[in-house]
Order: sequence, then C-alpha cells, then structure tokens
Amino acid sequence: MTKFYYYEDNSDPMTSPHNSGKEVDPSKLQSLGVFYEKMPLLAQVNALAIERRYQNRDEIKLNSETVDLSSKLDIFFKEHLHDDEEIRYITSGSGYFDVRDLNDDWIRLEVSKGDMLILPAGIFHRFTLTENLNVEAIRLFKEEPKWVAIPRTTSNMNNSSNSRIEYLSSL
Ligand code: KMT
Ligand code: NI
Repeated sequence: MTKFYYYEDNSDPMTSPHNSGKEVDPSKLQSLGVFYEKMPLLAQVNALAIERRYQNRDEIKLNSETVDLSSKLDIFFKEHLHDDEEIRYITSGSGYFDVRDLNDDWIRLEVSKGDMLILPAGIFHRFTLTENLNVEAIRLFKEEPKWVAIPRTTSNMNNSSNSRIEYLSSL
C-alpha cells in the first residue's frame, strides 16, 4: 500500500484519499525533516521520547461519537505550524497528515496503528481522518502538553515566525 503520495486537490471530502498516483519516497520526507517509522511496540516510542527528552504526552481519540467532531476536524485541517517539534504515535485507526514540500505542494501521509511520525517545528501541515472516521493517537510534547497551532497567513509564510525561519535554514 502506498503510504506517501502527492495530494490531488479535487472536490472530494477531505477524508477521501486524494491520491494523485505520484508516490513520495521516504528520503524526500527526510529532506523536509519529517521522520516516519513503524513502531509495533509502545516501548520503542518510550525509548524515543527519552532519547529526545520529551517530558509529556496525552492521548487523543477522534471518532463518530466525538462531541463536535466536524468542528474539531476543521481546526486540524487548517494549515498551521507549531513552535515545537511534534511526535505522533497512532495506536488505533488511521488518519492523514498533509505536509507542505518546498514547492508548497501537499504530500499526504497515511498513518495507521503502529506508525510513528515526527514533524519538525516550523513545517506547515494539517491533519484529518480517513473515511473510517476513527483514530487514537498519543501526542508527545517536549514540555507541558500545550498545543498551539499557528495558522498560515501571508505574513508568516516564509519569515515571520522564529520556528519557520529556523526550519527553513535547517534544510
Ligand atoms: C496536529 O498537530 O495537527 C495534530 O495534533 C493532529 C491530531 S493528532 C492525531
Ligand atoms: Ni499540528
């Protein structure tokens, strides 16, 4: 199964695959600072968290019973960045993370149980569910479990947020 591909912008709902058929190599993701690894065991994630000095975590569950699911999904699907690196570990169900490449095209990453993803601080991204409308994930935070999403605006596209400047210069 293809897990990483260029997103096709069409009128399908956001939870549809939007698969353009153009596959993306893991090395392409690495060049954007995105790391993906299959981790069958939570112990592997715990070791990674210690290695990278993560202090906190929480659990997120989204499914058809979630209160205000559609407004929550709208928030996650708005293009944004964070000032901290984010680690996500999928424990059940599936979802899509979309990340921007340097040409501003979307790369879609399909994640499911056992998938670990590290998104660097400063990368523009968004998240949605697959058509199954069900995901459970652990979100790991460097410090307190804060989740501040900085929306993309014309003024922070390239240079107004520190994490964006640092991200671009790290590539
Ligand atoms: C993010 O930062 O976009 C998220 O945490 C999405 C939800 S994690 C399954
Ligand atoms: Ni995010």
